[in-house]
Amino acid sequence: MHLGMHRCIVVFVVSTTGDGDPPDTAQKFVRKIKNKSLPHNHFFHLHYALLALGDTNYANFCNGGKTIDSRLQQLGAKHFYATGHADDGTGLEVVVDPWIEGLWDALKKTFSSMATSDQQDTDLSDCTQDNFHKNASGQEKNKSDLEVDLHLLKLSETDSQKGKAITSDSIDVETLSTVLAASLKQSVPPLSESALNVPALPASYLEVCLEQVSTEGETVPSDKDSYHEVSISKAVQLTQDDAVKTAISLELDISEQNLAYQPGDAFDILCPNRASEVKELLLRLDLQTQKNGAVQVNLLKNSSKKAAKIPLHIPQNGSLQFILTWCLEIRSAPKKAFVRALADFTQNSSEKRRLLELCSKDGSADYNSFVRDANVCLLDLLRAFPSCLPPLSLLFEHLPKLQPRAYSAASSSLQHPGKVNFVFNVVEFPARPEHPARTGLCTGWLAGHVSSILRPLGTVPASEQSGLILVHVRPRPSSTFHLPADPSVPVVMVGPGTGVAPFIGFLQQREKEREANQEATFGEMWLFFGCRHKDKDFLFREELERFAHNGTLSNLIVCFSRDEPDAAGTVNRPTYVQHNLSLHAKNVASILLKDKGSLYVCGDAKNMAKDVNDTLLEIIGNELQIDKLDAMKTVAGLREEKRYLQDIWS
Ligand SMILES: *[C@@H]1O[C@H](CO)[C@@H](O)[C@H](O)[C@H]1NC(C)=O
Ligand SMILES: *[C@@H]1O[C@H](CO)[C@@H](O)[C@H](O)[C@H]1NC(C)=O
Ligand SMILES: *[C@@H]1O[C@H](CO)[C@@H](O)[C@H](O)[C@H]1NC(C)=O
Ligand SMILES: *[C@@H]1O[C@H](CO)[C@@H](O)[C@H](O)[C@H]1NC(C)=O
Ligand SMILES: *[C@@H]1O[C@H](CO)[C@@H](O)[C@H](O)[C@H]1NC(C)=O
Ligand SMILES: *[C@@H]1O[C@H](CO)[C@@H](O)[C@H](O)[C@H]1NC(C)=O
Ligand SMILES: *[C@@H]1O[C@H](CO)[C@@H](O)[C@H](O)[C@H]1NC(C)=O
Ligand SMILES: *[C@@H]1O[C@H](CO)[C@@H](O)[C@H](O)[C@H]1NC(C)=O
Ligand SMILES: CC(=O)N[C@H]1CO[C@H](CO)[C@@H](O)[C@@H]1O
Repeated sequence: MHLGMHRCIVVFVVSTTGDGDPPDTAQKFVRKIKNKSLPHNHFFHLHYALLALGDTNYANFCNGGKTIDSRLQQLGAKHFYATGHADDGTGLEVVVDPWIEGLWDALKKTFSSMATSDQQDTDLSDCTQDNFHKNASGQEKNKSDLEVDLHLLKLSETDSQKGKAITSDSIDVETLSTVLAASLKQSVPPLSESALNVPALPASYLEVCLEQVSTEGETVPSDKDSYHEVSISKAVQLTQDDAVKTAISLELDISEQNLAYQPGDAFDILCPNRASEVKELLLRLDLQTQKNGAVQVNLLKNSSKKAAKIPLHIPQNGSLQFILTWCLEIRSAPKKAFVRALADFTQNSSEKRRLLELCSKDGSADYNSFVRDANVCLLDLLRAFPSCLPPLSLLFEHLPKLQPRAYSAASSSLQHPGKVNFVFNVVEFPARPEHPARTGLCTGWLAGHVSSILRPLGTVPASEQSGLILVHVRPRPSSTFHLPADPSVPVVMVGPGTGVAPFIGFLQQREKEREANQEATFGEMWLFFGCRHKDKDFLFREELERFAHNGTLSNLIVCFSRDEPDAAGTVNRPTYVQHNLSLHAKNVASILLKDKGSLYVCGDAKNMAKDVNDTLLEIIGNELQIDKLDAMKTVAGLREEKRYLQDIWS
């Protein structure tokens, strides 16, 4: 029995039925609390609020709630908030709305007074066990940061007095849970009540003027000299429409620019920010009428910032719209220093407080979950904090440079002279409380940009495609991720998903070399590929099978992570590339250790490349019968000799 060591907080919402009775779902509960053998302090630990629903057109107004309320009092329970009696005769909302409004503050006060009491007092873990029916309708609420279980008792069902439903749905039950859980806009105790360790306000150092000269029509990226504007000659969707991710391959015509590359090299693609987001930002900052103004940036003479410099990526005299479109990364999650600076341009004190929390040491966990991990951008913050109105100079001081995205070439210029291919998945960020659904900055933009020429796999374009769709690219410095100089050296390639891209280039190159030089000896080529479903996202399937058929590819080893096991229902069948790699441990070890071959890994760094790495250690350890430390040394040796190469991303 709980004798005051624990405290529980409960909110009751109780309707009335029949002749002033509690609703059916509450009958059992009422019977239980009416039991005369209960001690007078049975509910001593209970702090509650109660909203009674009824109708003054009937006798015994709100009696269901009143019955429960008075019995709880007899058993030692305490109100933390005054009981509300709502009348459907005059409109429930007249009482319900203000009652709910006031409930939040009352809950916050109660929770924080509990947080400041001693530890034992706040241990509410067993509140629910024997004193209450957990729920009357399956509503179990999430725990707040305080580890407080709030059990919402919905004791209302139908008001048969009126033959009309008065369910607790007429009360915004969902709001209750969102207030108790922290969100981007809202904190909960203890953070909302604590003193904050806020970082120092970053010194401002830029002065921005907008000259009213029209610079309309400017569309070239800032360091335009290094980029080439090339046309997209082909766009093919490589996945079926029902695949989890959409993979697209683009062919760029680089013949006029004479850009040379080797399979394994990559290109930078510069994508602009979304026009709609730039427009909303301009509107939000009240700058839409000045979007064509020429921007002049100067250093503040009196700034306390040391070694302040005008950011090189902001071109002088560029139009405001151009700079927001092509030069600044407006999608990145604002850093804490930026959030700190934004707080000083926020009028509303509760919004300002929340921004200070988010950048404070104390609010780190909230920053991580509601800003960083939620992929929140400046615009999301400005939406969430309507009274925040930063000057343009602050944006220029804090928004990073819009960076190009790198894509590995998925082609060989031997097979496609004057062309280069790229493959990418359209990145999708689902809707969250912090922001609407959206696609990745570059992949989503590219997908939209080519939509008029995008065609499904295996179809032929109706006519020669026009060169009107342009994109800014530049070759990245040549890497070491190349085929061995000696074609007789065998290679193992591991590239699930779009990680297969550079290997398509390798294989096209090798195919051409084989055709050109039939006498020469060519080393074996093994490819470990993986995807979800054989029929949905097996990228380059036809081309890979062709390579395998005519011997360019010695072994094509594919696994499917989400396909149902076949009728035989093989237990523990391989699902990821590293499993198939293990199955072929002998061959892999022999290629690497005996034949001095090379291992190439391309794709996701966090999971795949790490798992492949671990598998490689195992394979080498087992093969050479050496311990883990020596296996690590051997792998490190392969790395040094550039025989274990990675092209990975996160
Ligand atoms: C009252 O509670 C006691 C002890 O929990 C139980 O034995 C008894 O059956 C209950 N009485 C009624 C009427 O439910
Ligand atoms: C209480 O909730 C559970 C699910 O959490 C549900 O199965 C059960 O039916 C609910 N009890 C009542 C009385 O509604
Ligand atoms: C409770 O909240 C946590 C974090 O906010 C979340 O991961 C979890 O899914 C939630 N649980 C329920 C039952 O809603
Ligand atoms: C710098 O000078 C500007 C006016 O030119 C003034 O508004 C600002 O407060 C000064 N800043 C500091 C840090 O003194
Ligand atoms: C910017 O424009 C102003 C006049 O509008 C001119 O004096 C200045 O040289 C220009 N600066 C650059 C870097 O083009
Ligand atoms: C301040 O902001 C909060 C949260 O956005 C809002 O609920 C409140 O009404 C605002 N206060 C004023 C005075 O605008
Ligand atoms: C492989 O097959 C393709 C088409 O079927 C052909 O163009 C190519 O020459 C063949 N390569 C070799 C090395 O046989
Ligand atoms: C691979 O493993 C080695 C040794 O354990 C480690 O040093 C290296 O960082 C790992 N690389 C990757 C990509 O996981
Ligand atoms: C060659 C080989 O062993 N391939 C296996 C790779 O994994 C799949 C399952 O995803 C098996 O079906 C293959 O036999």
